[in-house]
Amino acid sequence: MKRTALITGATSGIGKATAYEFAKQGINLILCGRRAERLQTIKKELESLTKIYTLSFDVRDKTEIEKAINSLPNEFKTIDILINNAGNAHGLDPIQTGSLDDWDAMMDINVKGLLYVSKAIIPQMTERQAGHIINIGSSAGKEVYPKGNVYCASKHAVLAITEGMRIDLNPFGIKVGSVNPGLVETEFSQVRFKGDKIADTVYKGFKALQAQDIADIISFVISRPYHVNIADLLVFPTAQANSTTVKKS
Ligand code: NDP
Ligand code: 8X3
Repeated sequence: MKRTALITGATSGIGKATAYEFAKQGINLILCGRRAERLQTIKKELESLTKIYTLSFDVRDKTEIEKAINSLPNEFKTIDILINNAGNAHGLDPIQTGSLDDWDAMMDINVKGLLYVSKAIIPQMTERQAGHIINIGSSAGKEVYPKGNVYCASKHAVLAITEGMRIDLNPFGIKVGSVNPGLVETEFSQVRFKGDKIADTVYKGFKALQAQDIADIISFVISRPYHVNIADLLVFPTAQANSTTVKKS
């Protein structure tokens, strides 16, 4: 029986690489993100491998999410796997000078957006007593680094929510886990630094994780037998020991 996965943040980085990996396995895909034209391009590239449906919404907008999920055609209505991946850091500033808009963006997207999407999908999973939810957290959810304050808080929240979901959804046989990467070379730093060229230096001097590395791990997580739930996975590039220790050449 073919499974269907919904991936948020599928237009770039980890979410996009995961879409390609899942497509290779013939998993039906609901790909989400705000940039509709990117979703269309990815759809065209993958539709020879599997069935693809795209939903363009901002995870901050709970009404839009509800509408989008309700609009799914019958063949995509049953969601077996939810990858809560959409998110970003906005800014890297000490708490005393941080921007309220950046803080709102991170809490609204990384935390509340994840909750809104989950809320729209969990009822069908509890009804069927089946499903697998993977939340993309971060090493920043396990430690706090200088100027990371609110981004780290948002990812600590993702971990707490993941644990809460796992407890509450346990009676329904639903798997819940998190994948928590360290430095991954995606558009993440371009977003964090708002196009400033400092973004180009973040992954210089060492081999960062690539989006494909995380997609491979997510693929492994969803391929385990039913009785195996990978609950919490932390992955660094070899050059990185923790958020502040990176061996550079
Ligand atoms: P990218 O910037 O490459 O991708 C982010 C994705 O999130 C995009 O597809 C973007 O789509 C989507 N997104 C962002 N804001 C919204 C929004 N408001 N509504 C809907 N979708 C949104 O970064 P990554 O692939 O690196 O990030 C993916 C996840 O991995 C994030 O949760 C991030 O925190 C986490 N992570 C990243 C690490 C890294 O070093 N790169 C390390 C640890 C965790 P669009 O703009 O089209 O809406
Ligand atoms: C992304 C990794 O170290 O920039 O979550 O916070 S880091």
